[in-house]
Amino acid sequence: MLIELRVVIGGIDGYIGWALALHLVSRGHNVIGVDNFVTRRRVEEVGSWSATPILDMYERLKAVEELTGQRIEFVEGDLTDYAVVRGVFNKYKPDAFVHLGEQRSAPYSMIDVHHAVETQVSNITSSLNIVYAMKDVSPHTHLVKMGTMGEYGTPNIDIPEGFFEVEYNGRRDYLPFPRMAGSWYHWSKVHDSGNMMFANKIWGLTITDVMQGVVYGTRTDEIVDERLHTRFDFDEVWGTALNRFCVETVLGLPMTVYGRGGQTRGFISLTDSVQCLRIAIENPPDKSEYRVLNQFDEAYSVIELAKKVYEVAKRKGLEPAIANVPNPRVEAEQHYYNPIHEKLKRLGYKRTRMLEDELSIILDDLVKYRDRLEAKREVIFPRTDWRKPRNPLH
Ligand code: NAD
Ligand code: USQ
Repeated sequence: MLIELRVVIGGIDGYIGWALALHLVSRGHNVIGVDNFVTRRRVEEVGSWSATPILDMYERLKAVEELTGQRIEFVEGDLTDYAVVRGVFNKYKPDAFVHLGEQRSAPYSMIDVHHAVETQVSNITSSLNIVYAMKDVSPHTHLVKMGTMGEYGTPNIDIPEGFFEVEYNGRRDYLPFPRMAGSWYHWSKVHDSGNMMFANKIWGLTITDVMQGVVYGTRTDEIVDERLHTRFDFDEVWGTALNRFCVETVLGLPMTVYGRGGQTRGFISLTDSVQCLRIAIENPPDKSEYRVLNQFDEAYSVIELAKKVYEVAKRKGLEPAIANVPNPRVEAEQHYYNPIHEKLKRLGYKRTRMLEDELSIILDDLVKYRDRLEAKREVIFPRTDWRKPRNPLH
């Protein structure tokens, strides 16, 4: 039988946060969200907007109530402000706090020194505020902290779920797997993971650190009406690979495969991402455990993904094309990639979305918003270059 949990979602206004909120309330959980709408402002800063039109938070909450009869509570506030975070823990004493409220774009963090600093300061601060507030007023809360598969980088050996047995100079130990991130953003998540591990060690907090792959998709089972849409970013700073390829195809632009396209990453649909998070929330680790979950469905190279989009789009009568454009990032373009991802499956996770079906839905959804995409054509081609940060004094 399902036990109703009280769950706070930090970052409820975001791509994953909103979809997760809808999913959790549909399962009978009690959801409270916190957000300061900074992603909306940061996307505007780079001249873009969500492909799917999204309502403001108060209209969103009204729509949920009208369409489903479910209520979500909301607190407008900045997670980098300790008073806000402590206030939320003090008032709600949640069973779980899902921390999705961080700056989540790698290119945004690589724009210039200010964006790098903003990313690391705000991400590390919000996570520290959360563990301090848990220790002070709500030590029973299970923190589900969103990290990223990109923390591990692309080592030439298998990637375990957080820890591995290692033998060195004749001695053995069980240690955190080395992290070799590829942007200031990804490094902020590495620093967070170190801090989460330490907070667990000194205060015995219960923490799940989720190493999630790239998320794709416009829909979940609960997004059944335009008013319930979650955001969907596609510009060069905020859009992620597969989502961008679909937008480019709808606009008749070639898919921008960076460099040779052998970069391989774990991918997961939005529907399965929120399913995994729900499973992690409903199945907390042992009290005072620090648990790491690798969360993705399947690893694909970027070029493989472009070819999948090509096939599905062609069947729909679109005119897809693929271009290998100069890679603005510093990353391996051909490499070994084999991360283990078993723990969520052992907790009951089963993939529900096949890539080709999901691509078909994304393309159909995006065609409806072609005008919104057309209006932002100029922000699609990559400009943010890892090797050439902008001079903030200009
Ligand atoms: P998003 O930017 O759409 O959502 C993040 C939300 O958090 C936004 O609504 C934003 O306004 C809010 N937020 C950010 N900083 C805040 C602060 N200081 N105080 C209050 N609210 C704040 O991003 P997303 O794609 O939904 O990602 C959510 C999390 O998942 C992030 O931590 C991201 O790093 C991680 N992640 C995302 C992906 C992906 O492909 N989208 C993959 C792996 C991990
Ligand atoms: N890429 C292209 N063409 C594009 C966009 C990206 O070839 O138009 C390539 C990139 O060079 C990279 C790969 O696709 O090799 C993934 O890039 P991405 O922009 O889709 O994803 P990334 O920058 O890694 O960040 C996204 C989310 C981030 C999350 C991460 C999961 O924005 O929040 O943490 O995916 S992971 O990649 O597993 O670390």
